[in-house]
Amino acid sequence: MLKPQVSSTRQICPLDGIWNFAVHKEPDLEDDKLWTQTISSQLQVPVPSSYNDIFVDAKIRDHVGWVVYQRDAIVPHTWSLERYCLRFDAATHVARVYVNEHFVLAHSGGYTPFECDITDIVKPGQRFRLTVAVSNELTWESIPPGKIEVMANGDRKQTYYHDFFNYAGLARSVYLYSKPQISIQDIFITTNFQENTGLVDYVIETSHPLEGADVRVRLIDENEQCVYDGRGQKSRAVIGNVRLWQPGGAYLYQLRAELISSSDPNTVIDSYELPIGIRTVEVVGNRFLINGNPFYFTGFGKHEDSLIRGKGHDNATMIHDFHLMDWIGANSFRTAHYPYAEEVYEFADRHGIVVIDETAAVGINLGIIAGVFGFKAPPTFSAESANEKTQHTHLQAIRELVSRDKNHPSVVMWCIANEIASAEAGAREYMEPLVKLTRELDPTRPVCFTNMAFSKVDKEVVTDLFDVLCLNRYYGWYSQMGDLDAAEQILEKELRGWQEAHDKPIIIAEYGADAHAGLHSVLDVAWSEDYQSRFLAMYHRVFDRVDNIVGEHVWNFADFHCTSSMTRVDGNKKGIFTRERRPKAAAQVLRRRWKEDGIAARKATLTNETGMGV
Ligand code: BDP
Repeated sequence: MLKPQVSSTRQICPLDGIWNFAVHKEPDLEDDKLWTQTISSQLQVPVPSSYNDIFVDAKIRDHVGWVVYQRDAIVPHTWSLERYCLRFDAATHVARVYVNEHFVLAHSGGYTPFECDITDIVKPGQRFRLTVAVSNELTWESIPPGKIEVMANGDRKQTYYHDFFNYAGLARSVYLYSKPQISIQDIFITTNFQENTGLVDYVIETSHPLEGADVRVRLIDENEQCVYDGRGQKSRAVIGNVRLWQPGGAYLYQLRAELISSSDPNTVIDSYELPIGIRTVEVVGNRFLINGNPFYFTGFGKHEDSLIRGKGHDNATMIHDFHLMDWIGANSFRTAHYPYAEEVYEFADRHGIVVIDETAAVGINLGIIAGVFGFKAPPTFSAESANEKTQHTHLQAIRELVSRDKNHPSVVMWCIANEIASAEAGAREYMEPLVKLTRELDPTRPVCFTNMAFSKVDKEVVTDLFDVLCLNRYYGWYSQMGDLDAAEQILEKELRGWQEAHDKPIIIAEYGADAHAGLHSVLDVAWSEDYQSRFLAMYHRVFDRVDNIVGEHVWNFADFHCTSSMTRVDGNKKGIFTRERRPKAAAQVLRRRWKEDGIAARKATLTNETGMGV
């Protein structure tokens, strides 16, 4: 799915700004039919932003069910020959869209875009009332899953199985955009290179079969030079003296696709420009290769999370986060635990940051919470929990993720689930079709999931389906608390076990300890900044002794908000930066290792010299 853009044939009217807002008291939207009325401006919210922390009202913050957004919009009268669409970059989690009295579209899945063509409903020059109802409900039919109970007083209570606050609403941009009657619908590219020749295979999908029109594709380099000029919907561009997209050294070509009239090539019917990077990704033996070279991941599992706006996308926070990652020497991150705003991938593309792109499948594991509190877990895969409907939603989430992000050079791997119950009965039946679909949709990128702290190498039933082992580990925090010596031994033993059992690269996709900024101790005191630092240093010693480790992603980049619980003090404090993005002491530990010692480069050179795994 292409992101809207302004080109010589396309225009955008942004619909971000302040919208009127109402909380829908009844669970069923049909009860009040709020889209048939003008909603009062008594409550207003910014778009993009999660709505939860905007108001000082627990009833809104913790509301379970629908809220309604409304504003007026107008179709420019100059769009009389165009088609025009409403585009939502995301609505968390379910949306129903109404134009005046008309229902136009429903979408489920809180972190991927959707759009609807309204050309036949609203005339050019006409003002219309746009209403978007958004529900935050999580059930076993949604990704992530959850459960809703009706309490004795009639209130509905939402529980879920993941460790971040269920921020909701219109947290990303909304647009009205135009495109020509016959248009470029999608672009698929795969890239490769042989010595210094770049190869770009492309397919340009159009809204209609082309009659009297042709497709022209040009590739423009960073010096504005055209390095390829070809015709046809499907072809291969061959580029001499190619400049590769490299981690830490991005190079982008602009793929300029045009629909042109067959009789007059100067008549451009539609034009769309896509920045592309030429690079390869592959897993060979126990190594993860980018452009044929071993790559060692340093960085974080992140969250989209900030004060007041919750998961609301904001370019200032995004760019600041990227600069902090650069300062600390992170070359990569995982979009834990859902697809992020598209601007994030565009920035990563532009600046050579490597991304592991994750679906919102987090919390499909009833064993974790039961394990932490010591009671017997109900089965995760059953008719009452993760079932066929969950799987159906999960498959759709993968389709939407790949459809949106397939062309980003920064995305090097799909992570299709976080800490799913990968040792339970039913896990294989549930996971196998997901992996198959991901590989069908994109045969060029490796596929992984992260397994949780209690996973045992001999108990897991899905490991062989995946290319890379991604492990989330917390020895020294959720177990062996305060005893880093014991934690070190267990960690090393376990990692060696994985290495012996599977000839695959291992990424430690999460390791971390909570630290309350400002708390210090010379002893191994939990929640102190010093313990967090020593905890990380211990993990690093082990990583350097286990050959198959090809990456380390600390949990988490920054402190983030969660539901209240006895293990969380005003949120999850495993951040290396506070929620306000101030560094804790552990930031220096990471900066020394990643930036000053240049561990990623060192590991890659070591591998090249010994030829290990390559
Ligand atoms: C892991 C989860 C992550 C949590 C983290 C933690 O993947 O979402 O926030 O644990 O407990 O199990 O901090």
